[in-house]
Amino acid sequence: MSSNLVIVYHRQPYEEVEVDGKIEYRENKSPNGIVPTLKSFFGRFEKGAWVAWKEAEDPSNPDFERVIEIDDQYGTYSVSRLPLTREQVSSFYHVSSKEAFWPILHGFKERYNYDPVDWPTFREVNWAFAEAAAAEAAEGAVVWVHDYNLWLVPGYLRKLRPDVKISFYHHTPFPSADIFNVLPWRKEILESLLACDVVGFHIPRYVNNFVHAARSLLEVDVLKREKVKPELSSQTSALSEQSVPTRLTYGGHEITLQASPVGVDVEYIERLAGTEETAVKLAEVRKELGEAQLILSVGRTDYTKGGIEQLQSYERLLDSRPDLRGKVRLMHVSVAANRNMVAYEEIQNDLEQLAGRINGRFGSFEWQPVALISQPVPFRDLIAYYQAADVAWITPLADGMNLVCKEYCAARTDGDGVLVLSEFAGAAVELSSAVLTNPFSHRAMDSAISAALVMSEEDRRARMEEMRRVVSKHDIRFWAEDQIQAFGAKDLPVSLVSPAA
Ligand code: GDG
Repeated sequence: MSSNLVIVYHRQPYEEVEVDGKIEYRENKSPNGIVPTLKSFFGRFEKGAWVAWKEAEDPSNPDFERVIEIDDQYGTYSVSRLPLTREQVSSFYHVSSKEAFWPILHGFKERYNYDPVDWPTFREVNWAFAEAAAAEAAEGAVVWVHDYNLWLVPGYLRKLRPDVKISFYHHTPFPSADIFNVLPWRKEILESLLACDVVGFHIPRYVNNFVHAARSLLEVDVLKREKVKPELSSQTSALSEQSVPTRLTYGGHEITLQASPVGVDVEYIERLAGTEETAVKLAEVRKELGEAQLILSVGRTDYTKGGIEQLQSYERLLDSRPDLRGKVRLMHVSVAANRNMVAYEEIQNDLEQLAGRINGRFGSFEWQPVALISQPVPFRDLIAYYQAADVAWITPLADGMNLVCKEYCAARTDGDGVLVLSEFAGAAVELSSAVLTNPFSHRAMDSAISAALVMSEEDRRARMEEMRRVVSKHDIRFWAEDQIQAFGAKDLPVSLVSPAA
């Protein structure tokens, strides 16, 4: 039976585990919060499908199980797996997407690596995704494509299936035309995105940048521009915008643009925060900390996340403030999502070296200033660490949204805790009550963390109350509602299934 909602996402929506020679499908353990959210959408469509890739030694092997049916807490849906060789995966994902697009999307022109990109393979893989989506979609279905590694899917799909509604959601920032146009494939990418019915981004800045890039190369007209809603136009953020285009036309086709920030599952996080298990873990962490204040930093190992700049700031703090030695601890969780890539290996080595130096310079047998954690922390434990952290220190150099800072606020059911947040995280336009800082400035970084450590309880609580209000309002259900409305499927009930606590 064909599907009314087809989600096209590069990764499979589960992990395959072999138990006694049989394959079992389990929830993903890797640090990525979006997959369960996307699966939740299946609950409200008559029939859903997911298209992803799966590595195959020989893609033409007839035994390769191309489509499987999954029945889990999110409902019944099919998963269409594209058999890709290791070389194809490496070329399309690790090279083109991560070495060429990722740095450009985040504004790191100097890290852009054009030479190894194999554009024909990128096209071929995107074409295969489009074909698989076309095969799964019912007449007039919604096909929802995610992220930059599938940039060419909308254009191909429009040719294959003019009847379907195509929505594309961008999880990363979208850079200004000056940076985006570094990509030699810029026109082809933009034309593909303009074949969509809806293109969604986290915040108005990325929408404006996208329109600017499109208008730099193509005859695109803005049909409608709107004032940005007050909750997305924090005056103090480097990413603020006052107005945003919401409707475009290109070649006779109309496109809706969305600034729709992804939120977290507040209900689920609060439920986890309230369990006995979390209370036990929290008590253990507090006991271990004693009188010391805990600073917590969580993110993937990636140069965009600003881990090095943060550790350098911590080193300066301990250097200039001997009174803090023995009184603070930094838990720096930095988990690699893309192993075996030179850029990420380098950053991991740099983090290890810097953390080692800080511990060597200032630490003692009784006190280690920094704990660098490279293994994923189970999400339940992470909630207890969020609750124990006096300060969450989240200072990416560039970040589409950043869900960690929202999870921190959601977990603080006690109403306490300080969030120090980079003004270059998309979340900064919503969370103006955080201590906003500029990770490119030593002075700004150092004064923000110093201020956070001595903030009065009254100030902490007032800021946290406001942040919790925003995070609860713009939660994952709010985003889901926005997406559903943009699909033009307003009458569908919005009832998200949260994982069991
Ligand atoms: C992309 C965009 C955008 C991290 N370490 C552990 C762990 N995590 C989880 C966090 C959070 C997720 O990973 C990270 O989400 P972010 O939003 O911070 O970052 P990206 O992975 O870069 O995601 C980003 C996002 O897409 C959504 O659109 O916000 O800007 O780059 O959920 O909790 N989870 C566990 N252990 C860890 O050690 N369990």
